[in-house]
Amino acid sequence: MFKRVRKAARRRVAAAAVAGALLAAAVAATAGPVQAAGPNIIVNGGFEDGLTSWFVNNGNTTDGATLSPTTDAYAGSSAVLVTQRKTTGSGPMQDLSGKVQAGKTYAITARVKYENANSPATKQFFATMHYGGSTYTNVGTVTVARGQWGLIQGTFTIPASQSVATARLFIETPWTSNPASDPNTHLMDFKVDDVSVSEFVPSTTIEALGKNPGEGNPLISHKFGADGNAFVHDGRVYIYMTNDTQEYKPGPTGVSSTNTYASINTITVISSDDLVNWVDHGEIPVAGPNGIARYANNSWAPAMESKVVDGKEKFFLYFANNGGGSGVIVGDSPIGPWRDERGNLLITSATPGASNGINWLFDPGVFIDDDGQAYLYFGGGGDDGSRSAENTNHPKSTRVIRLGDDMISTKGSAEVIDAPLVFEAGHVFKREGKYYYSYSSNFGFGGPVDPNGPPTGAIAYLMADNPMGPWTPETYKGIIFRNPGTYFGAGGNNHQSVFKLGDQYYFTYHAQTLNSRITGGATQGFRSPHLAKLDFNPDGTIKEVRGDYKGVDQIRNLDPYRVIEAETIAWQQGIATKKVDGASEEFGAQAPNLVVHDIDNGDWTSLAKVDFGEGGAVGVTAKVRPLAAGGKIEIRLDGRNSPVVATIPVDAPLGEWTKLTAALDGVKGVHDVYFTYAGPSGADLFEVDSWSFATAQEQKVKLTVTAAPRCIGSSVYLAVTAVNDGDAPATIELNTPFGKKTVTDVAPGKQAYQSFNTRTAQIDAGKVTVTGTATIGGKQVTSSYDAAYSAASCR
Ligand SMILES: [Ca+2]
Ligand SMILES: [Ca+2]
Ligand SMILES: [Ca+2]
Repeated sequence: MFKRVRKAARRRVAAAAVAGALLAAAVAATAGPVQAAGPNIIVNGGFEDGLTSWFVNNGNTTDGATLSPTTDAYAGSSAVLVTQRKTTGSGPMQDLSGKVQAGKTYAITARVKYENANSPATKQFFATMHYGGSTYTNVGTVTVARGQWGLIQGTFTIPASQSVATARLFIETPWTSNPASDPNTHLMDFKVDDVSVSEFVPSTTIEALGKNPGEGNPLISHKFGADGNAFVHDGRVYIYMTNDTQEYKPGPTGVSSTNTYASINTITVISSDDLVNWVDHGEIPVAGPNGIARYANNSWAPAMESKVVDGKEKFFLYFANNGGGSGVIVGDSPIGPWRDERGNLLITSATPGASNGINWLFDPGVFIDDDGQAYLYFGGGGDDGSRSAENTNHPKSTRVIRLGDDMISTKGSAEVIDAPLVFEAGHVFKREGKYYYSYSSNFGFGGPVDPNGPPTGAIAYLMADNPMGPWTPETYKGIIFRNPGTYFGAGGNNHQSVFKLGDQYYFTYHAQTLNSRITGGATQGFRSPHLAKLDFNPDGTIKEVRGDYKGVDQIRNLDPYRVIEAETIAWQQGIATKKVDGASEEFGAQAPNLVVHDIDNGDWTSLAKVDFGEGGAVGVTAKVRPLAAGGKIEIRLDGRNSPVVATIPVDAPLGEWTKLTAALDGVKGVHDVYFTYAGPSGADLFEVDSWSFATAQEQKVKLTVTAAPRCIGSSVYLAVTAVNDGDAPATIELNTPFGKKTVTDVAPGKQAYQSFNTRTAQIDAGKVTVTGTATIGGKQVTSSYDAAYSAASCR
């Protein structure tokens, strides 16, 4: 932890308020955010050019001192010594006129030391801006022990109306009216070195440890994600989320302004097949001028389903265009690519039965029944201002409507759902013939809350025998989940979904847990995805879910002998992800690819329960882009402070993607794998795209090969098929006595096929040889298979 703070101090300014030593200490204690800074606008800040650009503060006629170079430097070979001080403001000054701008925010750091044995044991120093006149603004401070170099730091915003025609910065001791009465206390000599002022550039990288190793919640800790909606496809669960990170704007104190949701127009997608290692698939640009659905402004509270339409499986992502309506975009896979097939919103106030004039037409929840008929649940709000018991407990603000076969149109009229105390987040799933409508209850509309219904801000549910209900108050069965504030301190709104993976049902909810960990307790409305098991009573009712950090168990180990996107993370600290051009090696040509970036010395990522098998791993390969010389990736097992079992020196041309490998000494069995990043402080070290491990056991390209003769007219044709049974795309070569055929990029599950014309009417029995070449565990592997064919005659 100490190392991280040091790192931040060298390159970046730890969040600190000018007059707020207490606040600064609190932020440092929670490893709060640090901010990127622009170039230093102080000239000769390290005094390596003597006194160039420095002079004594001359704001008052009484100010006066002597500046002289000293070799007692904090850094480099020179600093400045201040002697003969006449006032507390007498210190080294630099003119920043024309270099700083009104309305902008700056970060300041400086080193200061005093040594007078007759001075107090500790002394406060200030960095101060003087814009002219009699107004002086302290912009950074430190209280330093005598004889030691202290670090002045702070951030400050120049008022928008401030003239900066005579902007000057200087270092001083606290003002007192008659300093000469006690010169040892007020006018001591001091030294200054390493002064920097740079524009404050907020970074949204989350530096706090947001998910503790061993815990499952929140699912991700490098970004936020709200209103999670789970969708299971091919044994993998995808979670689609309102991208709260778009609203996350940490200020100079490291705390963001409150999340208003107003600028959110993208949807964040993560996925996992084990429920602990989550892949970041990035953001879907849904709404706004750069969105798929340009007619919409926002994309909140998504919901996903897939359906085969006209013989092709399509993926339908529904979203709320703030409270005014709901839309849908269409994809070719759970992670796109995406397109607009409708051209306007799906649900508006013009949708039959949708609007009662005061309800919100948002929070689309989609459900497809076993007969293929799809339904959309939506709506919320409904406060009519009456403060009546009826309006509070039965706002009748949510709806259900049938979707057309195309999934992007509605059929008939929406019907009212009368869920007690309903507010938002309607979602339906089916289990053993029963339909469950879950929803968030409201926070009270001013009328008395019916004690027979749910508590406020909770996830409650109804049960019925039909997707259309009727959903009456009589179908109310209780609550699934209380408000997140019950478990995590910070409450706020509540949103859920239910999915089944294997034989187990799971419940998604959100909570402001990462937000709270960043600030050390306070929250500004930034929500994170959580998971819990969902269990049922014998009568089909739901056992109440309790929120926690533990989350759910990892349901399968991770296979390392393949490409693993580096944006697959169980736990991490200090990194961010970004989308890059090109396809994902793991998820295919149409999938977005992300890389891990903002990697500083001390940052780390990890994978949970990696199964190296009995054969063991003999190598690890990283696809990296070096950004600074001297970086390295250390591999550790079962803890980020465990012994290093392999080191990949990131020693390659800067700025270019390359694969680098280190040997592993037969790592066997199941381990958590930690990648700890090291290198020079104060630099982004490198980016990582993917990992792979090599096993001691021979890797094979798995093919199923068949060869059979058949007659076309009086000619024998030899039909050869090779199915790629592996996990990686393969290049397959079919070799026969009658010719050969090469098929490149045969996807897993797909096949290479050729019918060879033998140009004869009769052939003897024989064999074909098929080779497959694929990249497995980071290495190119070629495997060969023979398949016999029978004799044939077409006479
Ligand atoms: Ca220096
Ligand atoms: Ca970082
Ligand atoms: Ca990647």
